[in-house]
Amino acid sequence: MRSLALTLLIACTNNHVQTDTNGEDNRETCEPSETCETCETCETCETNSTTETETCTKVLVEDICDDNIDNDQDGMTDCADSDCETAFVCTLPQTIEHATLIDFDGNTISCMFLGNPFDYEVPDCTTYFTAPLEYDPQFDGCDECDRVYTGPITYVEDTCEDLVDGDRPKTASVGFVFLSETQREVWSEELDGSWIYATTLDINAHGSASVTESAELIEDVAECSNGTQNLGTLDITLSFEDLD
Ligand SMILES: [Ca+2]
Ligand SMILES: [Ca+2]
Ligand SMILES: [Ca+2]
Repeated sequence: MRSLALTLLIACTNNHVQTDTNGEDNRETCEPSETCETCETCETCETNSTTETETCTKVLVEDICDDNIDNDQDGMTDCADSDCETAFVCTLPQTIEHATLIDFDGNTISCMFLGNPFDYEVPDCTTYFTAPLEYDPQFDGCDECDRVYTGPITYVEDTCEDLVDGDRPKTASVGFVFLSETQREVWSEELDGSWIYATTLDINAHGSASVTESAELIEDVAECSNGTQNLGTLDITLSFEDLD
């Protein structure tokens, strides 16, 4: 016991912190002049009866994996430290495959045109695009999001030109709040650059999720003179799959 205490005292005097090669078992020792009562980081205490000094020891670990601090002082910080390998914040995906499906099922409406009634079949349409989203650590703009992922859009099908106005975006940006391993919020960017909450995903065991929202499209068709009508049902499905 005496030799152990001496070893720690020597280490304490020369190096305030001892480190081992892999950082798995780092020990922080307090100054010999400090008693175990005053040394707040102590976990164990050795008393040297010869020198009547106390040496405090604490095992350091990388216990906070997103504070930008090398907590166990082994040269590796946060997710770069193997101690954080299984921490939730270090298991977040780098790439998420995303797809949006806009599926419109048109109704047959009655239309009065110049006093004559006729049935009009509102055409169905589909717009479907995919985007491999990469985590973009430089992205600045969504304060509420944990991370924003961006990627190029590929339009697989796009027959909803009349329904979905405007230029088709070429890139997608999606923000996420990682609530837990099974739930995350999705945030989307508005045209004015602000971000709004879109939905909450339930992530399955394979790292994928999809959510569908349906709405009736109620509009007053300019060519018909009989007011607002239910033109059809619009289903929008967002799907996500963690790739790595
Ligand atoms: Ca470590
Ligand atoms: Ca470390
Ligand atoms: Ca840390």
